[in-house]
Amino acid sequence: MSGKRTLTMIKPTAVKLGYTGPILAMINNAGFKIIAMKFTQLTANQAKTFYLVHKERPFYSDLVEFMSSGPIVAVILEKDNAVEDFRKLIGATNPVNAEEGTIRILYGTNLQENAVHGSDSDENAITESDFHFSKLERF
Ligand code: 3AN
Repeated sequence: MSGKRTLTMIKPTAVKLGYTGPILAMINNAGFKIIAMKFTQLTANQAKTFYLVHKERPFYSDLVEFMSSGPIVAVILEKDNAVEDFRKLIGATNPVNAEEGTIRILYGTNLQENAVHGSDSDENAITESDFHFSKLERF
């Protein structure tokens, strides 16, 4: 059974370029409900932990440096089939390959600075939500 929640982060470049509002509007218009939201900046160690699954990948250290380089917006979202529907809304990892009308084609800068994160499974959605939010921060 597919879960009802996913975790997104609006990444540093998209925040810096002023895309937070437009991205949240797209998320809202696509029918996702905001359960928790935080404007914050990750330390390098926090970014390392968040992306631990990628630790063997060649881009890991660049990704950690980038994700801790400036403020992000972390959000828990709720909708039926949340993980899959959100990944459709954000599009392919590389904005160049992202489908028309997706967040990454509209607001992504390049493969690394691709505007938003989206959980890739229900299990990771839970782990990533717990990483950013306590129970008291969810509504
Ligand atoms: P997605 O975010 O679409 O699930 P993942 O999980 O493969 O993609 O990658 C996590 C993040 O790592 C991406 N959002 C992107 O910022 C970065 N990334 C992925 N592949 C590359 C790559 N080949 N070079 C640089 N950064 C990458």
